[in-house]
Amino acid sequence: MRITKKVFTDLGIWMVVFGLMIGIVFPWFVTILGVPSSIAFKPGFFAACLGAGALAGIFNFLLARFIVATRIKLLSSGMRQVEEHLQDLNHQGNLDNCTYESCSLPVDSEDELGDSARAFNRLVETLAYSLETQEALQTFSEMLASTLELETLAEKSLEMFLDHTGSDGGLVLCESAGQLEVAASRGIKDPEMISESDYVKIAFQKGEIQKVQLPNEIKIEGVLAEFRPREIIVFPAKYKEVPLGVVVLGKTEAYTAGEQIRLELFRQGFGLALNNVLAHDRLQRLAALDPLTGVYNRRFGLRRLHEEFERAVRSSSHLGLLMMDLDHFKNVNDVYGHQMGDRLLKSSATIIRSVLREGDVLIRYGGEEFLAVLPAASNDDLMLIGERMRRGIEASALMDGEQTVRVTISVGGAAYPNQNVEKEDALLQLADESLYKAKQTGRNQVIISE
Ligand code: GH3
Ligand code: MG
Ligand code: MG
Repeated sequence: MRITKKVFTDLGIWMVVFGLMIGIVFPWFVTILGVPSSIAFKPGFFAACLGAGALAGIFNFLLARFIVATRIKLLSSGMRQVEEHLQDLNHQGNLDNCTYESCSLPVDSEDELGDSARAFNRLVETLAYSLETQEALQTFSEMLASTLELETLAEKSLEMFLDHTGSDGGLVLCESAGQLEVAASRGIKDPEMISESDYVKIAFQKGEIQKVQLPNEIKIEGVLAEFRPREIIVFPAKYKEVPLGVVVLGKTEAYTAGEQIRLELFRQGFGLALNNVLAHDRLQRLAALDPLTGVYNRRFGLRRLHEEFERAVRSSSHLGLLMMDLDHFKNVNDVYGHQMGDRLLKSSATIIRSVLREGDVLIRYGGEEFLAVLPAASNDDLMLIGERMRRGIEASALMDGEQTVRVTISVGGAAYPNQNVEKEDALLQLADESLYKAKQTGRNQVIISE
């Protein structure tokens, strides 16, 4: 049946016709009750019955119109208010303020009008949810497009996954050198253990979404106690069918259909962003690292030296430089060949790096020369660390068939502000001079500028 604008006209016509029909049958009715037909069928009485029937019809119509129309008006004005409020919130981009009170109609009637209000409320709820999804997806896409660092991307994405699916905890795992490593984790006990679980492996290797009820392996850290999630969703992050990572989310209730649709929308963008970040990272590495030894190349290394020097000056802290050069390396190449020379260079870089702390910068400064930048290192520290390097390399050896190949290094160092220099170039110059001295006075030794 269609709702037409003639509802009340139809109602009016039906009521007047019904009144007239009552008026027509009334004289017969009163004869049954014993009124003589001479009176009942008198034209005057008959006309009065018709008139009364018509009036009753009109009165009924007015009454019905008054009662029903006011309620319908109330309903429609309520709907209009909710609609305007929803529009405002959508423009402000703040659908969180769409509370039950402000975005729904109060329902106190149990009849068809109540059903209409309830249906309207459900419609608004669905609409608000999809507007919210759209808004979340937009924020998510903006974040993905502006993030180029893996850790930040994983942290922020996890936050969005959790917020928009009502999850109580979760983690993001990313593939690195054949292993799944935890890139971000929130509210999950022992996240490292989870990367070993079967469902994570299946999600990653087969690229399938897994839903697990009451998993044994996962515990969510609540405010007061740990608890097992009721359901977890494990899904792969892929780009062009290449798996790049896995996301695990857990919740104390089962995920709704709406939340799963949201996750699916987020998942696609996340795969693309993860691929961008990893590609960017690879490019950065390629541009910054020396391919043979894996340490910083000279161009990027000197940029880091500049930054560290400025920082040391600003914070009045020490900055030490160590310059290393392999002794008689030309001979090694001549005797054992260039390939053996390369292997020795590589292993020397590894030994030197093992002596350095996190935050120190190792640079391949020239062919077989290295430069280490050591924030907070004074002359004494340089001597200690330089000696460790020298001894480490002296003690190591590589095999060339039956033959043992060894090499030694000479080390020169200088530290700021032990040396009161204004530019990092001057400090470099001093370290270079110390290295030269170490070479001149016997090699396989450490000399620090006093
Ligand atoms: P010293 O420093 O003790 O004075 O003697 P040296 O023989 O090491 O001196 P020099 O600086 O003259 O020679 C450096 C040699 O290092 C020359 C070159 O054959 C070798 N070299 C430089 N870069 C590489 C490299 O990438 N691979 C190999 N195998 N050798 C390299
Ligand atoms: Mg040399
Ligand atoms: Mg040299």
